[in-house]
Amino acid sequence: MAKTRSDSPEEMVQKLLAGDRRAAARTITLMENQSEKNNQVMKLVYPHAGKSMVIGLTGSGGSGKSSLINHLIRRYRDQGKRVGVVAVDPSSPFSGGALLGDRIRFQAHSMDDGVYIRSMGSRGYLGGLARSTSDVVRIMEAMGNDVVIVETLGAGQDEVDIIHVAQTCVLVLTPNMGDDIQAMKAGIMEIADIIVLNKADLDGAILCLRSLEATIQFAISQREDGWVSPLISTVASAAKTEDLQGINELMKTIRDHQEYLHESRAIDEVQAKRIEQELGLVFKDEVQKFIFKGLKGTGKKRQYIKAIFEGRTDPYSVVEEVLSTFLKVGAKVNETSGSKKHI
Ligand SMILES: Nc1nc2c(ncn2[C@@H]2O[C@H](COP(=O)(O)OP(=O)(O)O)[C@@H](O)[C@H]2O)c(=O)[nH]1
Ligand SMILES: [Mg+2]
Repeated sequence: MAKTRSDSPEEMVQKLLAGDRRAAARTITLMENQSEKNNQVMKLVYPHAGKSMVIGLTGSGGSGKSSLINHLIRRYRDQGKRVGVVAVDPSSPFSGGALLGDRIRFQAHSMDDGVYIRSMGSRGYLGGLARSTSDVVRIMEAMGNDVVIVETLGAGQDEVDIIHVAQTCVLVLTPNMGDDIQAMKAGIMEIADIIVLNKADLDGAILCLRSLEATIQFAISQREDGWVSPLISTVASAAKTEDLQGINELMKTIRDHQEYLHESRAIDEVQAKRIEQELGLVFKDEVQKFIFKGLKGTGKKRQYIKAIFEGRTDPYSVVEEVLSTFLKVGAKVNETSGSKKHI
């Protein structure tokens, strides 16, 4: 069988902008495979991104994020909106990692052209998961999705970084998990625009709501923007549809927060923060790539490792030394060649 010619970055992005889902899938895979073409593709994607509403849902595994997202997708589809979902969780039913029953609930969306779901799995990404997720969200924006929903586990720094791509951050907690304390530690409480107590059907939900109210008061007082994060209780999964709770309220609260962002112009700052983070992630990644490329074939990397191993130096001193050398050389290169896109 003849091997088909692989598309150029221009061709791929053109197809993706026209809504070609296979082109989108290929583009994202390219990124996951740490291809050299990645930056070229992202440069072409970027001018078309940034027009979507980006919502983040974060919380522990099993708190009900995917179940809530499932309802949100349906509601937004009913409004005729195109929806993209990025699930940064290998156990997500979106990635087929969950129980069969859960997987079936999500399958309806896979037949719908207006829904594009991508899970980020657990493989190692060059530049880290935060950068890859940020790039995938940009791709989903460029595809013309009105809403992009990001699901992440609310655990470590990587997740806090990821949630910064969202304009509206929803923290999902459950009764009897001690989540409130964990969330406070991770600093997620302060950045949560909406706090959801899911599984409100479980015992202890009312008690948990009370104790959460106090915690939220404190978190709100730490915020500078004046938004008072509402607390909503929900039931995202129940045997009977009429036992579901709080989904409409969650939809309305997301809309309220979006309206607040746009009316107060706080949206500009949210977008600027996202760009600042994006810039940081790309810098970190590219500087490392640049340095390692420069060291390649010189045998220096091995020497450094050996020296650190033998206790003659440490990673901090090595990085300092290498950076100062490279930045001097890099500055000279820039003086002569200049950049293609002037600011
Ligand atoms: N009792 C109860 N179970 C729920 C609720 N929401 C989700 N679940 C169940 O909790 C489990 C984990 O839900 P999932 O949405 O996959 O959580 P995620 O890991 O945060 O995405 C699933 O078995 C759901 O059916 C709820 O409101 N009440
Ligand atoms: Mg999930």
